[in-house]
Amino acid sequence: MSQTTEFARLLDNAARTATATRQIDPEGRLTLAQAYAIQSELVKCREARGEQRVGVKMGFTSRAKMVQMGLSDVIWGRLTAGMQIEEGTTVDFSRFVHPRCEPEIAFILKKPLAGHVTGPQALAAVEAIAPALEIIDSRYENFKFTLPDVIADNASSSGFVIGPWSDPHIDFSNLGLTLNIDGRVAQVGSTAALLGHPLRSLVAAARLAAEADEPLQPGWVVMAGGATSAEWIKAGQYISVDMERLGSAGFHLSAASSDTK
Ligand code: 0L1
Ligand code: MG
Repeated sequence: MSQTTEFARLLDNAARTATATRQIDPEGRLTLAQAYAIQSELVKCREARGEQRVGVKMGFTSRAKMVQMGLSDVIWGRLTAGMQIEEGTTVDFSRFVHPRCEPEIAFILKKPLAGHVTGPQALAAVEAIAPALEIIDSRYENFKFTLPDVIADNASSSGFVIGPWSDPHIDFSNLGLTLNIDGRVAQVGSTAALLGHPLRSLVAAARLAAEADEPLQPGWVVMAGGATSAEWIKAGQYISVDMERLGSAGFHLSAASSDTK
């Protein structure tokens, strides 16, 4: 078995069983290409179990996070149908290792999008935009990882929730938003935190997906990245985002025996 397959299976197993695992590259020796190859194989494991590919997520899209990680570019991960949590529903807490949640804006595409595109070209491919939440749940013990680790681990992505879709031809460059836990405001931010304008995240998604020979497809969702810091979330909580002009999205975490996690 190749090392790529070995690491992909390790991470897939950790995600499936919601069990933290050791880092695969604690010294950060793998190249980004090797890390993305592991991610690709990890997502193929999900597809082999019948999960459909439904889009991409962008990560480290705030300048602050990029600087913190010593990065000059954003990272990305792959979304599958099994990761989507219907708005307003309850998700079993035991499916996560140690989840955190961040507010985002999501795009849904009406046309393919690939390569080096301009902002207006990217916007022309967008069917609609929506407030959204991403659940990030690193499969590594203590949420500790190097850059290749986190890329291989599908950029920590574990779930996503999408609110009501709106016409993308409004100015969504600087929409105020809050991340709320049980109705209390936990984070305040703006869509401008995403590279200055969320459309830049979509432009980056088109470039990175094309480099991987996986052009963005009509019907795909692009999660544009966290607009605030992520918050730890616990069993029994209701987590929501309220976004100026676009509305709200939320989900419940079951208060299961997994309370002790
Ligand atoms: O910004 C992102 O969605 C990347 C998340 C990976 C880092 C983390 O798990 O905090
Ligand atoms: Mg995110």
